[in-house]
Amino acid sequence: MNLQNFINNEIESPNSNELLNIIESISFAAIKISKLIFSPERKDLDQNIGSINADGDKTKKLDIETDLIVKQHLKDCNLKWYASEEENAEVLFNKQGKYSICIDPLDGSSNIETNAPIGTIFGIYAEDPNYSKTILQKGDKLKASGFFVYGPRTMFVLTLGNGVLLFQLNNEDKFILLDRSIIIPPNTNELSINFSNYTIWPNSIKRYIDKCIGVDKTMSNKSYNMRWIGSLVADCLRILIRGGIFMYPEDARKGYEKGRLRLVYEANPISFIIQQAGGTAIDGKNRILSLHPKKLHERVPLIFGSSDEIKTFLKIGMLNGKK
Ligand code: FBP
Repeated sequence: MNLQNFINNEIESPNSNELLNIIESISFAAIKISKLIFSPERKDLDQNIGSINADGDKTKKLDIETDLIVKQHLKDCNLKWYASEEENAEVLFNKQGKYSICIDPLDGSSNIETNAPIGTIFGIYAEDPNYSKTILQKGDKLKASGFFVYGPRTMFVLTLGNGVLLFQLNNEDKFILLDRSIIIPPNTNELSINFSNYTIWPNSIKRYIDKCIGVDKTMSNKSYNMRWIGSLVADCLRILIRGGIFMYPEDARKGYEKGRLRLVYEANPISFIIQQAGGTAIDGKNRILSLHPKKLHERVPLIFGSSDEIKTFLKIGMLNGKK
């Protein structure tokens, strides 16, 4: 079964045709992005273009091109706001639009030249007259979210709030359904964190990691393994498939007081998927999806994965209520 058949035959209301059309259009954009990345003629895609995006990150050619491709494919959809990592502010598509989208057109751009997996992340909200900026709502209000991974295979993970689906792109440009109900194993011994930041983490993170790696031997005799790709989409896909815990906490660096990842177009869509797959996503304390974003590019500490492991983290990390 491919994505189009699935959308036409298997998705029931309350998902409107307009919403499904948006998802289909993003999938066409992802096919185009995937071809662009796979094209050997485009050796220039990892070049810095000399500008810094709204988040303060160096912008690469591929960042800009993916944003243009996505915008082009979405422009005729029933969308009011287009909110992208690559834009300074939300872009108004259509005043009467019924939905709004937040998107990171190219996640993991520091990995382009190494041929490690990179991706596209998105979340869709229904327009709500109570909000002047629809995308500044809690993630709990998301109608759909998903991400594409451009790796050895091009994969698409999607939720419409009723479980998590996994598709793979075939040679005929069709996304084929591989799994209609991904569930994250609740237990894990795999952790994913950028260890080079050890000395600047808060104590709660150090306490937990020290126990995982046996510096502090008071935890169970479970032995952990580390996997860190440094592309959120790839680390998240691995956790969806075989469990694990991902952590990008705040740290002592300037600008990292609230971590590195962005709440609106990275943490919220990913957390919706994780929750739909039976996992947990928190900022160290609170559920990510319960947070009220104040601005488009705000950052948030992000910890997600196997639900039992997050409970263990909370028990150890929040010892005596201390962070
Ligand atoms: P971009 O949105 O700028 O690509 O950054 C996000 C990201 O690449 C994530 O995919 C990844 O989890 C994280 O940054 C890695 O950060 P670091 O290089 O600090 O470990």
